[in-house]
Amino acid sequence: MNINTAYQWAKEEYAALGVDTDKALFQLVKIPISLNCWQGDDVGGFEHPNSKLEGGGIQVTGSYPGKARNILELQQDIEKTLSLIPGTYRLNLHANYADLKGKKIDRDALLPEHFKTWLDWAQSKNINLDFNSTFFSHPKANDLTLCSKDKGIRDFWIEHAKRCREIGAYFGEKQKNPCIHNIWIADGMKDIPADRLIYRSILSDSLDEILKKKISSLYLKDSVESKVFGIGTESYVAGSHEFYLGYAISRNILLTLDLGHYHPTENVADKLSAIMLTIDEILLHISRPVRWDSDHVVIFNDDLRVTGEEIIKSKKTEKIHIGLDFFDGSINRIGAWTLGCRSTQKALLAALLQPQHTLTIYEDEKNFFGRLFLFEQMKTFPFFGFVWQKYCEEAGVPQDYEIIKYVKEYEKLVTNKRG
Ligand code: RNT
Ligand code: ZN
Repeated sequence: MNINTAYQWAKEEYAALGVDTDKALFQLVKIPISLNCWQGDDVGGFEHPNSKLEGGGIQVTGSYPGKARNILELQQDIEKTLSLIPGTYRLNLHANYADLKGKKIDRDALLPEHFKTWLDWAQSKNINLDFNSTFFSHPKANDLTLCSKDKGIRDFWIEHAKRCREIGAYFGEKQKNPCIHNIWIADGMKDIPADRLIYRSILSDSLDEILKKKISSLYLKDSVESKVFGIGTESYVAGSHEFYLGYAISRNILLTLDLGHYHPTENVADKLSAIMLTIDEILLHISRPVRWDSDHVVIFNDDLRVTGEEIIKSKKTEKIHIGLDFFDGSINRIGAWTLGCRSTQKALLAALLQPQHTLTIYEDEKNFFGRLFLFEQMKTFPFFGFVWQKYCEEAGVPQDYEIIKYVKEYEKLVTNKRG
């Protein structure tokens, strides 16, 4: 069936449920998703010729051929991905993706000029940038970083983060749109610490020092990301949820919620409405934990759907920033990016198409069966796909059924030729 005919039909069927599909599409295109640069090269970065993810309590598995080996290749892969996804995108960079031009420049000496290549490229593509300090894959990150009792180590990382804030502010000023700067550290202990408080109080002081310089929120917004545990930090993580929740509220900064950073039975989507009453802005790291913080590529599953619903229902889409955080080295990386981005968009679209008005009426009438049934009914509502197709068509990007072909074609022509 012709996409426009199908869409007209879908529009009528949704209208019967009190849902305006045109409005949903109009809203969806305005919600930016920040693409994680690190999906393209398994979090390796380009500081050294063969940089790879090391330590930091996170891990990438798989060695699918053709990963980006330098900035140009990564940009090429991002451009390809962008041609396969509808919607509005940002790019989330990590400090270890600096363009050092072969020079040895340590993390405590990074400058905005080391990211000019990225900014110029991003501006030419009309993409706004976000940023992350990088506290892993470094000889000084084998143990604690911002929590270290060793002043030399601590100061090194404080200086790194200060410089990253300057780089983020430089992006924000040039792109005339605030850059979100995220801080995540792996600091913790494999086994029971003698003292839990000491490291948290050092962390608090280190962060205060990093954030001492006031930078306009027109340019930069700082965010802190917690984690329940990491590899090698099973017994204690200094930057826990409670630590950062309190810290972010008291310092009036953003809080990052990563979908993989909580106990598997915790519902991250449910945390949003609880947190947004005391924290003005939130950064989400959209990820898919499979039994642990495995950073699998996100799919259109219940976790993602509910997260989308909570973002939309909050009516604060400008305050809840969406960043992707997955990296799977075992499958085609451009395909993985495309899949994760498209699924995230689908979750937002499904949320925008939810018959919220009727759900609320059922709830107020205490018709809880009706509420549950309607949720269930929408899962197989056959018209969702037509609206999604219309969205892709309007964005001028391929339909779902064409994606595999395009990804495979790029693999053959480009990534398979990489050494
Ligand atoms: C790690 C955190 C963090 C990283 C990125 C690369 O567990 O989720 O956000 O994934 O900074
Ligand atoms: Zn994360």
